[in-house]
Amino acid sequence: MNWSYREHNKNFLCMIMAGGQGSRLQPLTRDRAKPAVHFGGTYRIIDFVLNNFINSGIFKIKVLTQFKSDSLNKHISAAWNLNASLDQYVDLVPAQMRTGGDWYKGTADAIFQNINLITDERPDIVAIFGGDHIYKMDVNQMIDFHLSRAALLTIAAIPVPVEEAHEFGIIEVDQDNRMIGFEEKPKQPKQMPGRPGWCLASMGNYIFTSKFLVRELLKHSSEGATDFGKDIIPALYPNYPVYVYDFNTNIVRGERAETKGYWRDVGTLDAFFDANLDICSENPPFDLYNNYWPIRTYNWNQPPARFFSAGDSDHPGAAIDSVVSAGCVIGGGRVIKSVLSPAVSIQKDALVEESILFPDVTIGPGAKVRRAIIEKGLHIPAGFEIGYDLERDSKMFHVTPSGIVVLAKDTIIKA
Ligand code: ADQ
Ligand code: ADP
Repeated sequence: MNWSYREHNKNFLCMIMAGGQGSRLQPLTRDRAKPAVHFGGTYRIIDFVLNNFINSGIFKIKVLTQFKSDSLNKHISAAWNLNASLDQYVDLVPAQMRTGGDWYKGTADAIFQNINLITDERPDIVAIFGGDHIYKMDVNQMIDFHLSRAALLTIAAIPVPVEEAHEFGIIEVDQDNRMIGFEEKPKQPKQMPGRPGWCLASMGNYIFTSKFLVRELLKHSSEGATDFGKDIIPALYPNYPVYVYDFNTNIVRGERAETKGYWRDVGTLDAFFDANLDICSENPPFDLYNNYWPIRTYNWNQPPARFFSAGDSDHPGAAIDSVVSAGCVIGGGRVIKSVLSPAVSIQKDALVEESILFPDVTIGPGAKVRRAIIEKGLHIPAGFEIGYDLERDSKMFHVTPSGIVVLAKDTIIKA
């Protein structure tokens, strides 16, 4: 593996914010933090940002957890054991209440409460990134930009449609990409000059010059600041060189041109569903198969996926335009445009279309599932239909405004 090329020679510490509640992803976040939600068959959402750092040759990573962290802890411990004797680590940092009796009150407070991690490590640069987005980024290119502008803070940004802009921090920049305006989740977002219908959104990824971060966090936290978006960024950009890194200029080695600029905030069930299906297309806009940018995760240690005809060679088990993980058994059923996590079983004459199945799901003989997300370990009984009668489904399951049926953990369907 060749790590991405680094022009600078700086020490880093990377802090990943993985403690958000992810309430809009309910019921998938009922028992686990959003970064721990299963994605793309074998992965968890947090794997993508971790791979961004590892593939950029940055190995000192702290993952700050808070809400419902057990599943995330298990995943990080099982999948992300780096080499501690080479000073390479992915460390879990739970809320420790070092600064008082409170849990993290927000993203900036989470860093403030762990400021000793920074002062102990004494890095030149601290990267603070969100733990819940699907994208690839060569972080070195953002750091090079930060250093080239002599910035004290650099924020990664991407254009988003104006209809979605109220969910993000919206940025204004000058000719040199210096920040000249910022509003967190504005009701009336400012559009990009020369690009009507689009706003420049913060991706929630920050590169700080370390000493500046420590000094400003101490100062603003003592004045009650708790969030980067709400409190810290608005206080910093008018007074200090805060720059904005254009994510669309980031080039990941070995990527097809069509995948450039892919970034998804899978904050809602619909966005989560769409991003999963993105990996099923013939030329996926998000490519898991670039050998120059391996996406590592937990090794499930399952046998290969298996397809067979269940005694009816006219209706063999098949999957089309789909992602099928290890341990899946497709015995005479059909799978179309779907994502199957490890150890899913599709039984005779079952039909699964445009659906995301979490690990260990069983679809019984003749059952039909359309436009659904099915939680880990659920069993859909023989002949049962999901996604065909949304009025009925909405009485039993969660149905999103766009008609995706979501089956929560422990749902029991009586045949
Ligand atoms: P949001 O994602 O709405 O906006 P927030 O809920 O603060 O902001 O979450 C940011 C990240 O921090 C997430 O990865 C979340 O899991 C994590 N997080 C939240 N609270 C935490 C806590 N108490 N402890 C640890 N981790 C926590 C932010 C920015 C916007 C930007 C969007 C991009 O504020 O300006 O546009 O991210 O998605
Ligand atoms: P996953 O690995 O799919 O994220 P887990 O099965 O590890 O999910 O569950 C996530 C968390 O929820 C774990 O802490 C687990 O102990 C807890 N959990 C799972 N099922 C239940 C349940 N029925 N009631 C309460 N907690 C549960």
